[in-house]
Amino acid sequence: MKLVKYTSNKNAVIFLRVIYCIGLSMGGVFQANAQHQKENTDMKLWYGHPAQRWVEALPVGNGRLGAMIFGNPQDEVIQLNENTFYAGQPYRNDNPDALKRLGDVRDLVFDGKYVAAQKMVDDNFFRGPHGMPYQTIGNLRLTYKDQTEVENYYRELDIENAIVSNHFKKSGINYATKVLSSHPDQVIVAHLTADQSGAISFSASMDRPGEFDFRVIGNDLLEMSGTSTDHEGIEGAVTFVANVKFVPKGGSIRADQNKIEIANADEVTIFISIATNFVNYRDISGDASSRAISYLNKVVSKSFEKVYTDHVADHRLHFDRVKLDLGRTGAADLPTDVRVEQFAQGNDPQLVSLYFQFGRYLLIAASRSGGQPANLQGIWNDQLYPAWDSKYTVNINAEMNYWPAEISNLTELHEPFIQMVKDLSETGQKTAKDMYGARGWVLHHNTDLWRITGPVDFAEAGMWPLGGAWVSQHLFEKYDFSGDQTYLASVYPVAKQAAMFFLDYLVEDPHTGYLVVTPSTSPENVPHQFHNSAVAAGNTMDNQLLFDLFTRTIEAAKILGDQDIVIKEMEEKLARLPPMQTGSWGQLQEWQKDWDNPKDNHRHVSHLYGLYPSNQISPYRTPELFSAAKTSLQARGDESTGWSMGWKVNLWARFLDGNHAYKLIKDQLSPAILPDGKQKGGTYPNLFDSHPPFQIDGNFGCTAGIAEMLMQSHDGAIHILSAIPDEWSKGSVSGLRARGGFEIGIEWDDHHPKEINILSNLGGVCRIRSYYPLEGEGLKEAEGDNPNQFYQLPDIKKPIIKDMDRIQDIELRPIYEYDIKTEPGQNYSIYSKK
Ligand code: FUC
Repeated sequence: MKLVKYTSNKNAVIFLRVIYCIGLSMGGVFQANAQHQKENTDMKLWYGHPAQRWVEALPVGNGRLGAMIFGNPQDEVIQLNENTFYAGQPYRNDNPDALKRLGDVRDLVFDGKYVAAQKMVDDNFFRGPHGMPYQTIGNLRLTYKDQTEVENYYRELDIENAIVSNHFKKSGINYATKVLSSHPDQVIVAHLTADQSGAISFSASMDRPGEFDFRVIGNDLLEMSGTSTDHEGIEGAVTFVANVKFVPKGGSIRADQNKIEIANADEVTIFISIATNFVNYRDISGDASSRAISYLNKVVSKSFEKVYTDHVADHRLHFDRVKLDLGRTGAADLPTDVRVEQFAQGNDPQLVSLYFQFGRYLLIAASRSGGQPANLQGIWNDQLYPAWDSKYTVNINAEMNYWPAEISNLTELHEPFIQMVKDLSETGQKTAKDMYGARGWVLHHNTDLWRITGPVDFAEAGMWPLGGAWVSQHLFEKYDFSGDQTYLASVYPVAKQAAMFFLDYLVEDPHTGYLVVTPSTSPENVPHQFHNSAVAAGNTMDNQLLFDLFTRTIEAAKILGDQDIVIKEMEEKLARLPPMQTGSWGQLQEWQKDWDNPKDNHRHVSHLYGLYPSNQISPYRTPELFSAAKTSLQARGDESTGWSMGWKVNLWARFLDGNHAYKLIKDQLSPAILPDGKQKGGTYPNLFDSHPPFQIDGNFGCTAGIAEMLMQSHDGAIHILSAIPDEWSKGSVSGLRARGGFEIGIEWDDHHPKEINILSNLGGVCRIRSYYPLEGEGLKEAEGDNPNQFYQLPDIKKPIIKDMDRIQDIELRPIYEYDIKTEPGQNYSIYSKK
């Protein structure tokens, strides 16, 4: 496509002087006097001091192998992960006792005995185990011989080239280190250089928090190996082998029992290869050792330069697809940690572009085809028992990780998540049958490497059998952006089986006559004003999820010519789902009953799923629901856990309120670590999102939200500059993907679109919505509904508006809509009307 013009970074060279002191714990008092010269830091996270804690270290990843680099010039730490290293081994966690009690639980719910119903679920539906933790591999430690203080310290993560580097001066010698995780070569590689020959001397060893074996092989190879831990009665059986090979130039290398010593080398290349015995969720018969060695043998004769070139080419193939410029101020010249500290009070639009691109960087580094989807921490974790096991929570978090995948032009990185859905459709069949006597497959609110589908934790969180309904939306979303019918046919049976579970699980509510999901919960929220139970019937999010799942499956059946009688059953049951309702204070009801508390600031906003990521609520089609949803979100407030704020950025973008969306970005980009050491939702110095603790979902949620502020394509048209805040008066973006196979570039000035570029991959009518009049060849004012099949609007049930007087007025800006007929492979440019 034709690229929009890009404002150049005129501020190419800057000088900084930063003095830092860090404690004795890191090998002597370290003083960095960083006076250095850097070029083009706009796509870099950079710092004038080494990382003192893990959330200051910088991440690299190749989808499978992750590393966090501290950049310590005396005692370097490279913390390592491999994304199939989980506790336990293949297992299940269904409790067939549920089936005997299901009818009783439903009776209790319909009798209004919610607490008793929840207790019965707690006593009969759970069995444990509750998921296996994702575990760290451990650390590679480099202890430098010269332990003296350093000057001119600088370290960075260059997200454009996916490499962490640092440089500093020690005893008059300039040293530099680079670390990357290569997807083409399947290894992590570090490269150490100095500006004087024979200057590099260090010893290298490895360790980890769990048990391990360690040996030195020959004089240049370290090997650490071990087995994942037992957990909740499941014996740990994932084995790993980590091999580290040292290739020095010049100097000497020698080994002793527990370390390798390199003396007086000119440069050193370190190849880190890690593998496990994991084959798939049913099979751990792989040979970790031969895998690790075979990756190593393939790469070890390659020069660092060649590894780097291949790595950069692979990374940029993904990264370069989207460019974003929101303007630049002097704040962009400050170190990244300082920028985070000052962001909310200052004016630093470039940090938003950096944060957006960092989200894309993280997805490229954490999710590659053929591998595991990004978990709660992506692939980065330094513990054996991380928070929530760092597994997959599917009542929001795991889906949020993939919200940027399509819109930010990284569709192939969506694949591991799609594959996980396919896996779950296999494991979830037994759970559906044994626990609920139902067809199809079911998933509750959590899963892990082993694709468990039974309920996890306890009823308040775990009695939510809608996991399959939510994860299956991604099957369709990927199709919406590509229009690839072969792909659709490959995932359709998975979605159909997900829907079939609910055909059997839905029951008639004796009070309302609707078909309701019972028992269920509105994720993790409890209507405490009424009772202390989360278990209820016909919760709003459940109805919205089933509306989407049934509607999309029925549509796909038509596209693919599936005549199965079960589709008819789906149509009938779809018509009997409860509609959305507004409640006594003009809010969108979270539950079938009007239980919402205007003082509730719970982090989950599940009933707003209908607004984002779904498209059931629209300012133009369902203004009352749109208003009610806004009332609900206003009551929930802004500040919350990291991911909750990330969701709210998307929601305020869908409310077409750029200023409020930007306010949420400010909340999210505020320091997670408070002066007293306590932590809150926000951003760590390394731009990792904080729940707290670190959860990567917030990074991805906010990344998607920034894209939604620039362009939306869910509501019958491509809405350009949909929610631009006052601060972003001028800018440009290119390479965003819209539904129906369009790729969009926009350049704007004084909030007006100047030029819009459209690349059409599939052809068809492209309908553009804008707050300003447009002109261009072939552009006509839009009439009637958009005929493009990817822009068909959901025909939701008429909502129940309890009290129209309570519905707050909404103000919408006037819009202009145009159609342009497109041909596959062609570019189109349109402009602001003169
Ligand atoms: C859900 C959320 C928590 C946390 C956990 C991983 O249970 O309610 O806030 O993010 O997932």
